Amino acid sequence: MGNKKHKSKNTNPEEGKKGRVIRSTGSWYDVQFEDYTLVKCRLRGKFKNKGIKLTNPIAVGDWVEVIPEEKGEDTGLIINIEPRANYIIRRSSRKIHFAHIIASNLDQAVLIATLKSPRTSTGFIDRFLITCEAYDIPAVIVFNKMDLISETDQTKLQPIIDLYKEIGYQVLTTSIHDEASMTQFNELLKSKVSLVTGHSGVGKSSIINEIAPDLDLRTNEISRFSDKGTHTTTFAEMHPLDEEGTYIVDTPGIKEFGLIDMKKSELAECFPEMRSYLGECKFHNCIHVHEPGCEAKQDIDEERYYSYLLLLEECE
Ligand SMILES: Nc1nc2c(ncn2[C@@H]2O[C@H](COP(=O)(O)OP(=O)(O)O)[C@@H](O)[C@H]2O)c(=O)[nH]1
Ligand SMILES: [Mg+2]
Ligand SMILES: [Zn+2]
Repeated sequence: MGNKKHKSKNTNPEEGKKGRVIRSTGSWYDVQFEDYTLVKCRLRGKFKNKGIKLTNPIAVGDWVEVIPEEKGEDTGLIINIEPRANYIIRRSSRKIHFAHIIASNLDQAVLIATLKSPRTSTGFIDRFLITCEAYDIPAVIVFNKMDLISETDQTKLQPIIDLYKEIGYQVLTTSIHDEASMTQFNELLKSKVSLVTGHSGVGKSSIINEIAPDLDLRTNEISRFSDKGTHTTTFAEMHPLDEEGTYIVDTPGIKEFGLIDMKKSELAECFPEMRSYLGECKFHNCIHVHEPGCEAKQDIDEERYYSYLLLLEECE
């Protein structure tokens, strides 16, 4: 399972200044310090990550220790990476058996979903939730475009909302045309580092522009020029929303979350409604499909169980 923590040893006796990587453009990293100043940094030497093989040694969200690169230069060298509280990864598109860390040290992951225009399937929502469970990241579901929901739509949406709430997830309903809901969304993010994700067109940029109009958020589809030249769209970016520790992590190019290295026997641990029964199955290696004496299925909703079976196919 992907929630093993990676530690990098600090073999350097020298003390650096502590900061957080908020942007990465290949070999350069923008590190933000406590006083909100930014320094462009490079990595010194090689950092080894135990466990999974990574294509990027440092990710957005990492806490690092920095020393000045050279006298008179305003660039820095990263000499140490703090152990990550959590992280989210995707498979490398170029190297098999390698993973790419999208972001680390997240307080929560927020999925923006819509019942229509476009439709977010419950299968997709479950994939998001299970990935968050696997990586120890609290998950929140936000149903946006509520202004488009008719009474008939509401009779379809309400049971979905109730289902996820009952499992224990926080669910919010929003519309960019409903100020009160935007205030609630703002509250949700306050003083936290939040990964905000969802299908293209669900309203991510619109919502964020509502609550942080000065941000000028890059839209996922268009790469734009920045002062560093062309932006490659494969890196996540952390946007500070204020000076009270509120950040959103924008993740261009993730179409779907990947479950990496999960064993079939571990998947049920990512379903809170199965988790509490796991010791009670007759067979200790029960994967909760056809085994006799399986107790773990008793509380799970039919559609959620269908998601379980689909995801089970992707496990080792
Ligand atoms: N009716 C309605 N339209 C919305 C809402 N939020 C976003 N939109 C529209 O949905 C479209 C896609 O929004 P955008 O923010 O670009 O989605 P993103 O791809 O997730 O960033 C735009 O035309 C928005 O104006 C909403 O709450 N209600
Ligand atoms: Mg967008
Ligand atoms: Zn079982």
